[in-house]
Amino acid sequence: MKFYDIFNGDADGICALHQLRLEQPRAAELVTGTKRDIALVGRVAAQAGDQLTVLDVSLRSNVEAVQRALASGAKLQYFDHHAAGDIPQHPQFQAHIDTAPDVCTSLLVDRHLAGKHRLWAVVAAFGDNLVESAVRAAQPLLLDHTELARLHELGEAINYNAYGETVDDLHYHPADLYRAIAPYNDPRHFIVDEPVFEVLKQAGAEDLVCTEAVSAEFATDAAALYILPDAAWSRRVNGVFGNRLARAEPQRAHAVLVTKADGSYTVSVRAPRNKPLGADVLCLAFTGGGGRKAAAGINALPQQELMRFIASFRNTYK
Ligand SMILES: [Mn+2]
Repeated sequence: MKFYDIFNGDADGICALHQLRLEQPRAAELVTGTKRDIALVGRVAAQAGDQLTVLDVSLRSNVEAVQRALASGAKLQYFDHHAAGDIPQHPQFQAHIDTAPDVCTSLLVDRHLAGKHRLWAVVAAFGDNLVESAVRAAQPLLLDHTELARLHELGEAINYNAYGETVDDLHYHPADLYRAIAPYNDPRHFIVDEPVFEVLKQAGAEDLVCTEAVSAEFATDAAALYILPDAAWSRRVNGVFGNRLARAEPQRAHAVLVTKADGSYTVSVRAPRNKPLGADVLCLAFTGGGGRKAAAGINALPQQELMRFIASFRNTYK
């Protein structure tokens, strides 16, 4: 019998697993990748009796692998907040799925653990740019402004690390980042005792400087679209850049496209923060699209689909 911990490589995935393992330590094989590596369950050849914990990757993208694992006699526990599709009904499948726009996977785990490791759920919610949810979750902890701001920065830094075409673009492999975090009950100690936070903060700032040379393809009051060049900094910074745009213009939807070597685009869409809806429907209309109401994406939008995407984006947010 083997344990597998399968998690998105962003702050939400890492902090979701960390909360669970603080509560129930377990030596498991770690299966993770970049933020966009979401078809993770299929990487495991599950056998009878194996236990798979799956965090922060959409069930829609993993349902066939989940069915296969269940058919092999494995047991799965699944936490997620992305559009799910049909949820398998099986006695060995325990699903905690909630697609409300103000929750993230770490907040679902926090709910499951009755707030036991809340600080890490707060970090994750900040990482997923759910600022109001993070602040609300932090309320009973009575943190001061400085502490809250540090947790916000930590969430953003861990989240930033997950962005890349492959793990080679990343500063830390997400499995290594999880292992660095694993000994810490308290993220405030992690920030001080490990170099990770400072390294990521510095690297993120350098990448952001590069975006200053990029202007919007178009920008109205309702929607704006940016295309970043084919470069490692683009692939790393596009999430932070998108979050920054969303915060600066909360009434506006944003699309950030990153050019790939083959001329196609990685697409990230953020719905307006004031009305966080429609991003999932927009992106699901394209091959390789998926995500949540508030934030969604397309893995590889072909060059010849660019105009259709721009038209749908403008039509969704006008
Ligand atoms: Mn998430």
